[in-house]
Amino acid sequence: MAKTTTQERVKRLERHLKQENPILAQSVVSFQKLDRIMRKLGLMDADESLATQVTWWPVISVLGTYSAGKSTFLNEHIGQDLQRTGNQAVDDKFSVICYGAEDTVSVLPGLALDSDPRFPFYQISRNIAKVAEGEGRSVDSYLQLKTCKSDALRNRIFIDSPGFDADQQRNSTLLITDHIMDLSDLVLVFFDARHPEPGAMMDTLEHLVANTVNRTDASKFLYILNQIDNTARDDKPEEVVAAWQRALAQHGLTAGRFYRTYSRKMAMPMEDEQVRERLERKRDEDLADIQARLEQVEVERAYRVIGVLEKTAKHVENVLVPAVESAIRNWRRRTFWLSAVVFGALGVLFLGWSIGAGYWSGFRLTPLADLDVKAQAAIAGVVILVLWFIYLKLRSAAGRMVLKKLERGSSLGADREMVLKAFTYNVKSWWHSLASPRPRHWGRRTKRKLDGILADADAFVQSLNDNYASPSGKRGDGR
Ligand SMILES: Nc1nc2c(ncn2[C@@H]2O[C@H](COP(=O)(O)OP(=O)(O)O)[C@@H](O)[C@H]2O)c(=O)[nH]1
Ligand SMILES: [Mg+2]
Repeated sequence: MAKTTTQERVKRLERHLKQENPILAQSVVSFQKLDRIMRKLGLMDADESLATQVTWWPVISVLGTYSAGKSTFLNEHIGQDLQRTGNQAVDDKFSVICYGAEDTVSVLPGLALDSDPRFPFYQISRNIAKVAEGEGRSVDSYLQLKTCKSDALRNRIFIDSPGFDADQQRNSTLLITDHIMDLSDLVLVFFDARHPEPGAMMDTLEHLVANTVNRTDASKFLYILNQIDNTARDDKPEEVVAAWQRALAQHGLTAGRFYRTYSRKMAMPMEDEQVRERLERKRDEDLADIQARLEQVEVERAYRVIGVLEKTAKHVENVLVPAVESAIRNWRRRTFWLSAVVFGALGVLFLGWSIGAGYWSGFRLTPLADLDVKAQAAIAGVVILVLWFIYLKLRSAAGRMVLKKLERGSSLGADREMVLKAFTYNVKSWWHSLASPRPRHWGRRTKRKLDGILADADAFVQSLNDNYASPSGKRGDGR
């Protein structure tokens, strides 16, 4: 039953993507090929699918300092007062905001993200659950899901975050922030122009700027100095912005991607007409740029999804299979020693007993020698069966020992679950010989299939490039 649910989900996904992004719809087929390989290797259960673990929807997250105006920005973008705003820390949860067909806004606990069949959020909530567990809290205290009927939310997901202050942050919030950075296609990092001393928040800048400017996906980060309407009261409004620009440059942000905005609705009255005009013009220019990036996000998502396909295929070959193989080697060694000890002891016991009872005459076992050939063969057969049965028992006992060790060890990290699963699957295949440490179903054919998936991924990237990044293309802007 579970299997059909997953299959139905994948089918539905494919149907949806056919209209939204045909190249991605094709990639679902490659994801399913990879599913089959991973299931054959025992890395995944029959009711699992990589396709349901990928976030197919474009994800835009809003991070930044307390009361910088993150929620206000989102509310205005969505066109509804969805998120609470205010100068106190009003919301200490991460909110995942997505489209809902009902007219009323609904708020669901974080766990709903796991079970909502429309969205593959497994990854986000699982990662956050891991962090939460370490802090003795539940996912629900970190995460909520809000659905709302707004066209700005169609086919995309927003994540609003509580204020970020590296000095006072719980570990969990730092970790979740990092996870969100990883899984997002666009990250808006908000700063607050009311606090004209960026020097006072070194750690925060370090985390939000210095750690992000050198990432390979650095281009998805936009740094936004918000509430610049407040600078209008200053003698030199430009100085505040310049001070921020210098501070960010100190942390490595040199060219581009620095924007100045404020909320028109929330803005303070600005008396100086000239200043107002100047700020407004900057704001409108920069908001238009941000808007353009928001529209571009579907394309960036497409590259990310193909990236997951490629990374996972490589991960299977370079990390997961070798990890299973090393567990099998360990298991094989233990099986050998355990058998040597047990069969050695049995042999000694048998000899001692039979010699003591006087059953030997030279190399002949006298009670057997008197039987006819058929009976001798039958006894030999039974003995071999019994010995083989004992061997299988020892072999699986050795397997369980290795399994226990793997469960306790910490070296596998995020791969542990899959490696354990695949190793257990090998241990259970009692008919599969231990002569070679090669995991079941791993061989040249499987490797060739993985190569095929990597080739698919290359081809998808090629078609994405042709569609979006070609200089003559309608949408491509080279980013
Ligand atoms: N003057 C001014 N106030 C703003 C602006 N954006 C937000 N605010 C106010 O700043 C406070 C904090 O905003 P909020 O969106 O809750 O910040 P968050 O903590 O980053 O989500 C609220 O009282 C908003 O009304 C802006 O551009 N200009
Ligand atoms: Mg907020």
